[in-house]
Amino acid sequence: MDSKRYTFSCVDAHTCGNPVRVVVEGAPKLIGGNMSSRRQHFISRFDWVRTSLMYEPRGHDLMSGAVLYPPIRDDCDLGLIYIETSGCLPMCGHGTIGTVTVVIENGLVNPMRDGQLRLDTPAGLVVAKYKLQKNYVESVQIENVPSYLHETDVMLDCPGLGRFKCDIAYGGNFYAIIEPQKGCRALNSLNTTEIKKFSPIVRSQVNDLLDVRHPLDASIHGVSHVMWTGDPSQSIADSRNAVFYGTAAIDRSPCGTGTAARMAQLAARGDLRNGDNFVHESIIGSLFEGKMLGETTVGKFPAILSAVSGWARVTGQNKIFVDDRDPYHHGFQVT
Ligand code: PYC
Repeated sequence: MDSKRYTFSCVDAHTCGNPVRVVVEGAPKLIGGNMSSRRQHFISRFDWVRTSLMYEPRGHDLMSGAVLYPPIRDDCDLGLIYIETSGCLPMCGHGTIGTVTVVIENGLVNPMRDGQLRLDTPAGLVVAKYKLQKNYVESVQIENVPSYLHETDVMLDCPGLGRFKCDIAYGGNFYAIIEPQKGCRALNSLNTTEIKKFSPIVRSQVNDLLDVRHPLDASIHGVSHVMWTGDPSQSIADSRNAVFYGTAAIDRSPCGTGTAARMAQLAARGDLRNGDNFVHESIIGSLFEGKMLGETTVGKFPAILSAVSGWARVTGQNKIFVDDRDPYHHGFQVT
């Protein structure tokens, strides 16, 4: 039988330390009337594209990225499908900041409005405003999909941590958010090995207890990411976080959809108000600046509109082959 080789042209970047692989050529053709149903088509037929480009040997535990598509909405400049070691996400904040940087610096999209890209994502419309310095994108602010607090005080019991509670919030993905509390070790007293050990336990306990679903799009369901919060190490930051995803990844950026989810949690309890800024610090000390822009609803839930700003830098171009003569053509993970 003849072997088959697929070629994907990618531009690699990182957003505040976390990788973003942008697939510029080689994307599979998707069907569906909106980006959410195209995401479902991608998941059912083309998950091998994700695993080949994200997993070893072409990627690694942290790898994350986006595939460029024409938009379906006629008010958008670009459509995106987000890929990551953890799955095909409805939305990714650091991935969007990286992708906007890549497409603008490489002239891959002609924006309808200067300084702005309107993005058709599976989670909904995301508006990205970018600042240019000469031919480089200096920073990107994304106005995210509505975010909300889904559940409070979910009680968990984890060997090595004890009994503790977490909240579930949505910012484009669902997050279990664990804050410092009496009787439970939190971010400032956990090392990265412990975060990687405890997070999958937290995630599976939450998903066993609750069937978390987005009220307006049931295809967005399940807690995929676990956020540990704690005191910042820099005086300009309001809080520090470590977001766990996939099987072994801790986000090196402050996590865009996680920052939106955290702002929704704080707003729901009155600790963040319209117009307030919220500076989030990552595990490596990089910063995202969040801002609450307004109030809305998501189904029956009070929700917020928010923006998250950060920067990305391009690291190179990558022509990737997926060749079925290679026994590892669809990638692998070591857990
Ligand atoms: O920035 O939204 C984000 C994100 C999701 C997973 C890793 N980063």
